[in-house]
Amino acid sequence: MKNYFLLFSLLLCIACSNNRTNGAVNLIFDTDMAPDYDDVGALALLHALADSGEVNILATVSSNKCPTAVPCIEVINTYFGRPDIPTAAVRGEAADRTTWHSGLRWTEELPKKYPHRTKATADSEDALKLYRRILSQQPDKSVTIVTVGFFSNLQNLLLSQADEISPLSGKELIDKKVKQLVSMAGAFPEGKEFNVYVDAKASQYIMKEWPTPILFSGFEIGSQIFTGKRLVESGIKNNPIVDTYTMCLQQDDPKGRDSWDQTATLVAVRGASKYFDVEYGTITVNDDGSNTWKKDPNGQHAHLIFKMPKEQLTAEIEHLMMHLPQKK
Ligand SMILES: [Ca+2]
Repeated sequence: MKNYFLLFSLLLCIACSNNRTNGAVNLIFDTDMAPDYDDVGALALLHALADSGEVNILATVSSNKCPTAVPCIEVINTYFGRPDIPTAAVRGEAADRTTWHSGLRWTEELPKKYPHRTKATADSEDALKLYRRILSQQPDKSVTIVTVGFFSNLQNLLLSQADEISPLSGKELIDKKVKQLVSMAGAFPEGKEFNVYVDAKASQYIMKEWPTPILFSGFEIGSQIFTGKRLVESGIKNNPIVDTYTMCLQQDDPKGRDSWDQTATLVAVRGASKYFDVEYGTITVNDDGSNTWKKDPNGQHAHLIFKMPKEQLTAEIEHLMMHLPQKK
């Protein structure tokens, strides 16, 4: 009975949490920064929420070996006045995916034009070390992790053993320090989604073994929220977010780009309840990276269901993506 109560409390946390009553959310942003450019919009939105005091960005890490992934992350962090946010990237067997957008490639243009400290992704720290160090320094049950890329870093973390950084295993560290995982991944009730199938083994492992609740923003959420037109039409110069959307949008997505990663990042900071309903259950990932979903009120997983009118949600997200750096 006690266990049920505990589980119920945890699930209630996912649905209702708006951590602002306890101060800013301590958050790690884990991205594949390159194949698609909604990651750029999501990181801009995250900095807007940092400027309003809602989130403390502990680290920004790449699950992608693409040489410009970390430089692009740093371009955005630096643009928003936070050049010192730690960055790191995946090691071992992992994806190396560049952008699929043709023409001027934002992944190459941003590091050419804007300041950043790391020359290439491979020069950055091992994300596993950074995860273990950051988690070991944080208060218990305080950290939200948002993944808007592949699960490779999280698998490495979960499989890790005690080391010079912490006497705890990865699983023990996560159990002790992580409050929840929020993820743009999967399709509900079923489908085959990029962030899951690119590293299907890692996705399978995380969805079976991850010890905290996981909240998913599925493919079907972001694919109905189109943003970016306002940025392109704004005429704002020397802004890496506007530059990216200008390079990609007119050519590929004139009505706006899907906002997969922004929806996950928004609810990771503000909680789901203002914007979405959630449905509890269990996700299962198949060997080919497709997924199924089984509803279960006691499930450890939950996925978003639209509640706020889509036009209103689109406007809120786009407003945050338009945020400009605060003068310091
Ligand atoms: Ca992404």
